[in-house]
Amino acid sequence: MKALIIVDVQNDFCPGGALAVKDGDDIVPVINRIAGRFDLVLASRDWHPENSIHFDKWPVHCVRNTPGADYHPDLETALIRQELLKGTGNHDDGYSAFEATNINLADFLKEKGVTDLYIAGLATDYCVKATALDACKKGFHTYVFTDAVKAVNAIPGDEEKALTEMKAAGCKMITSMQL
Ligand code: VGL
Ligand code: ZN
Repeated sequence: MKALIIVDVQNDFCPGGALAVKDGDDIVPVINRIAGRFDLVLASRDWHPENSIHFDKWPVHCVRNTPGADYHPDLETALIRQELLKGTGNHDDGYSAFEATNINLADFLKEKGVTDLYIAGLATDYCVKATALDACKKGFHTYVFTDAVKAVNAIPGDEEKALTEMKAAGCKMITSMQL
């Protein structure tokens, strides 16, 4: 069983948003093109309370139930079977989709018989990386779509570092064309 996790394709991480990733919206058509090829599609959302300590480190973004926390309007959401809400507590960064608080993601995937986990979304150097590293650690065959992720690159080179770290942990890098 192959599952796709779409990580944080939310307005605040796209151009015009509070914590915009450069060209973050470029990945939306790629995700829309491949989503139908998976047995199961899940999507995470950053879902912060407005007074989270997370905002000591970051501009206020993805406050739950606000437009910034909505999916990018062009993302086709019809195939999403399970939402993963993370960073939901006042003291909770929630970078990894495995830290979702509305469901135990690892147990859910194992119950569904998922063995192979494919990851796309935002941002390569934060939530994509954290999700991919957890996926490897929990024993899933983990694939990251290099043409369906984008990095914050707060420090130049962060993207390269993140990709190197994921590869070292056992994640495979593929393009959507190789699927
Ligand atoms: C993220 C920074 C802060 C992400 C979330 O989705 O990668 N980055 N919160
Ligand atoms: Zn956040």
